[in-house]
Amino acid sequence: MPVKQCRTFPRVLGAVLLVAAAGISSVGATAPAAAPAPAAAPRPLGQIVPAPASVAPRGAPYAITAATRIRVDEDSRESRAIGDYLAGVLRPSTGHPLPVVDEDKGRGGILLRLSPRDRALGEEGYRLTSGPGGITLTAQRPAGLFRGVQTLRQQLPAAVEADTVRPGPWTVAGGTITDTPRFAYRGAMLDVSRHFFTVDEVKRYIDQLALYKINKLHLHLSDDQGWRIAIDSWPRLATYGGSTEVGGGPGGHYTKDDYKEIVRYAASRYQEVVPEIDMPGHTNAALASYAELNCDGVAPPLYTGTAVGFSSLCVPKPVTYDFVDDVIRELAALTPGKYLHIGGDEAHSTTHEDYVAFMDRVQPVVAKYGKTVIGWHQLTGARPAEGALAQYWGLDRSSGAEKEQVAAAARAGTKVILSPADRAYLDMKYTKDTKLGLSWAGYVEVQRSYDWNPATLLPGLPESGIAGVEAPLWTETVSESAHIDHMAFPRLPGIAELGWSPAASHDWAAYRERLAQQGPRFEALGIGFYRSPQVPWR
Ligand code: TNX
Repeated sequence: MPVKQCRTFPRVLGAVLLVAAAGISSVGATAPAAAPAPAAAPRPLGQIVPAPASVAPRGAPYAITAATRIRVDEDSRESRAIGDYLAGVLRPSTGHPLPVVDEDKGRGGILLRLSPRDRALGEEGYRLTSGPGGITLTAQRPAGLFRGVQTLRQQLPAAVEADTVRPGPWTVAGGTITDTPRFAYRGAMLDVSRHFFTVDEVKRYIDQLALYKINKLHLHLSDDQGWRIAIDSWPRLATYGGSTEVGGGPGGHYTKDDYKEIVRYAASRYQEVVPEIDMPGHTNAALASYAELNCDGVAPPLYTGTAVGFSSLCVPKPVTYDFVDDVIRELAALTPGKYLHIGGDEAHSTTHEDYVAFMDRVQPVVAKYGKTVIGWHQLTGARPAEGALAQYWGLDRSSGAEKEQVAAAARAGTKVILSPADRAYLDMKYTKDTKLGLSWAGYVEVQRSYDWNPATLLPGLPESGIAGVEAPLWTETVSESAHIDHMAFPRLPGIAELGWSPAASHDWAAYRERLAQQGPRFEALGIGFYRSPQVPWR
């Protein structure tokens, strides 16, 4: 598939970039909307985030009207559910009934079509064709239909996101978008340990991530300040270890039913939940809950500050591995996804020897329960298990030796998820005036977070060694949805674009225009985003 992308991409969007670079202002389907278009003109095809791989504008638009039907293959439960989801997005603002019907019932309208033979579209790719007679979304797999629905949403005016009836018109520019992702792993992490977030708050974030084609939701479920998932064999982890958070608030935890509901909801948005239990450091909440987990047998008090690196599981004690086995077994049983993240960062209170010994014992437990290990990149200083992924969170200024350790591990088969803290960390302040957030990795304005290439971030780490990208949101200073909105938007869409769009489409000048067009959509969705002066919001 990448071959096809490379062939089609420069021909279509490449021309746009050349036009833009030459300073020629133009109208028409491929111009990067330099001047506001008349209200009735549809958004030019492909002017969305993330940028599609291939865009071929052609002909007249399609208009959604009171007569439009959403046609699906009724034999496919998933197609039907995606049709219902699309109708749920479109009905409140258009005011149209938009019945979801079997594809045999009538012609035209919006057709969601699964085509298992369209192998080139892969797991998540889709083709969207729009013209006066209707819209056809084709995908090999349901995930591709769902990603294509997000494209369709963004091709419509921002007001389509409103929850009350708006005037329209609801037109989609004519032509064809053919689109597949650059990387298979496109994640967002939410730290629910430093501050606890309710199931509804997590669902809200899942919905926001869906719009940008994110496919992994990494939940940081345990840390010094709180243990957030019920484990039946060690009940005090949640009931006591989860009873506070940074600043001393009440904290909280997910029951197993809560957690299953998050997993189910994420799956309905084609996101795989990656649960993380951070070990052997970042474990004060567990150590406080069970005295026997401590080398000296004494439980420390609960912790509500923001220091890191002071806690460690007791590596030599046998009970540590009973604990780890129970936790991983119960968590794996709640996890339909492939991965289980075991943390491994900032184990400053664990000797190197103990760290390596611990990882040698724990990684096989993850495999025993059928899951694949992910660890923060410090895992590459131990012996990553076969197939493990390492999540890189270093900085430009990190030592060459640290970068080379990660690159060397990748060359030996440990693929890397890129989350460079000075680019992808959503908890970094945008500027010195940002009220929320931290700044240990520097200030990360919108351009800085977008303007890098995964394939050249680490010397000696080729694109083939990269699983994808992830934007982590640590929550020492973030405690409610409005805070998530402000820190994630508008940086999250940029990381999502780095994960999805072909390298050849990367261009800050063009991206900031497309991002600006997301402003009214954020507003319609009630997302309280940061109005970066680097972006020409209208
Ligand atoms: C470093 S990044 C951490 C976290 C903090 C974060 C704050 C990483 C793997 N560890 O424990 O929350 O910085 O930005």
